[in-house]
Amino acid sequence: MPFKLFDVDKEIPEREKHVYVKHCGDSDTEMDCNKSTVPGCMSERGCVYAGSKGVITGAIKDVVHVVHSPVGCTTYGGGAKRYPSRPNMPDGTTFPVENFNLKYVCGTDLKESDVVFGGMKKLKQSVQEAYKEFPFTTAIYCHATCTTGLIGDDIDAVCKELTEELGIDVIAYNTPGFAGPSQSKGHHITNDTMFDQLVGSKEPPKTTDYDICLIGEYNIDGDLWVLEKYLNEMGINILSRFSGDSTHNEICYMHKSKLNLVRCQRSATYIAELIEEKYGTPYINVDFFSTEYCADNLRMIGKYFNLEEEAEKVIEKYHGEVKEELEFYKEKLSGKKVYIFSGGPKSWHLSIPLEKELGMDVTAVASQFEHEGGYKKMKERVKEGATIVDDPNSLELEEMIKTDRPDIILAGIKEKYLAYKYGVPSIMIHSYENGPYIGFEGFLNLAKDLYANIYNPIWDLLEFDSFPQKESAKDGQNEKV
Ligand code: CFM
Repeated sequence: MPFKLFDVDKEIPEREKHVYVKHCGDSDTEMDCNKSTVPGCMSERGCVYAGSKGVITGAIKDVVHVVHSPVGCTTYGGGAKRYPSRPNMPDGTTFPVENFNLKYVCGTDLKESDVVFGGMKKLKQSVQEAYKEFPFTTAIYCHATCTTGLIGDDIDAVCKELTEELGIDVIAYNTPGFAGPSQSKGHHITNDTMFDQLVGSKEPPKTTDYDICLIGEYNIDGDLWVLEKYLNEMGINILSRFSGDSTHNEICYMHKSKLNLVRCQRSATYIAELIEEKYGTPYINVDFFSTEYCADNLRMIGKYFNLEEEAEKVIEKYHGEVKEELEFYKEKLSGKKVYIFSGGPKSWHLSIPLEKELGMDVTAVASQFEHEGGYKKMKERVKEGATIVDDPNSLELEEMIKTDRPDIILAGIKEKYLAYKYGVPSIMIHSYENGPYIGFEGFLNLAKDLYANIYNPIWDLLEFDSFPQKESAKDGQNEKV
């Protein structure tokens, strides 16, 4: 039986097709995914606006955001994510901001009367004010949210008018939270908006024969800078970043690169495909999680540009720096049971590396919003008997912890403290603990965080068997939650 129903889902049979247990020979069985969350389930997903502002546009360093919403969405959009940037701009200037972990986010602070009478006037005023306050901004991005989507404010019209009035790009992102089942739809809308309105509209300050765009790399805890270092040492120039540590203009001249590398293949393949279709720039999917994938992919890029020797030098240098230490962590982490609960791609990127390079035992992977292709990869990459969960909820995770008892869970802030309550360590795979986690040194950082958390003496002070949750589960009380 490839599908299973958790005990907690006995009254929600629709969940069955979202929980798959790997079984030989049925890897083609289709899971239910990328669909609206089953009513009654406390989903861990983000909304469409989160996928747009939280993931893609929010990483760009020289723009001011105006969130068209009641103040809650604006607060959520402000500096909630760890994608740092540097003040350096591609034309040699410096962007004036004090803290590059934070970006400029304003909001329209919609009130009841705006909902009744419409909020377009307020949006216009807010953008004008934001520009007055931050005249150095390269562009202003306006975000629609559930409320503005529902009342039907035409933010495109307002942005068009303001682009002419202010003389800078004022871009509308039509991302009401309810426009799709998860943040994934927000990625898609944003890819399309950027392609339609920005790509091809400006020219880069200079070009080389080795220009690439790094697409779907958001510089989580410095990931992008690790790749930038490797690629620069090979002689490759990152012309545009989509969108970690990026500038608005870099997006506008993405059409000028020679090759596009797609790192996050869930959130950003759309724009790579559109660029290939219109401008003929090829793209390749890349994976730099772990030493093996990193080396393989640097070799592949080296081959494309005839920089094979340079690639080997980089691999030798940086792999050499971590090899020995990784052996120590492999010994310590061997046989430890691990879950990977990510948005999607990290659940298939990391399953083989954790097993092969660190000797761990991946018994479950989960994704908030993967589509069919991602689940196919997950199924191929986990071992027999591993559980794959789509759009998991906390009760399901509790049940998994109680029955399977993992040694550590790679997850987000929503799962972390739940895991702690069961005496299980959990590290942040979304925004990382002590990243970067990409590349050779990144994989070592991940191994160190896994080790430090599993071997933290605090867990020895806790007796899992005496946990009240476990007791109540035994006598059935927990089932009624
Ligand atoms: Fe791509 Fe991402 Fe991911 Fe993602 Fe995300 Fe993320 Fe993620 Mo959190 S863009 S799909 S929407 S790799 S924020 S940096 S970690 S869920 S697996």
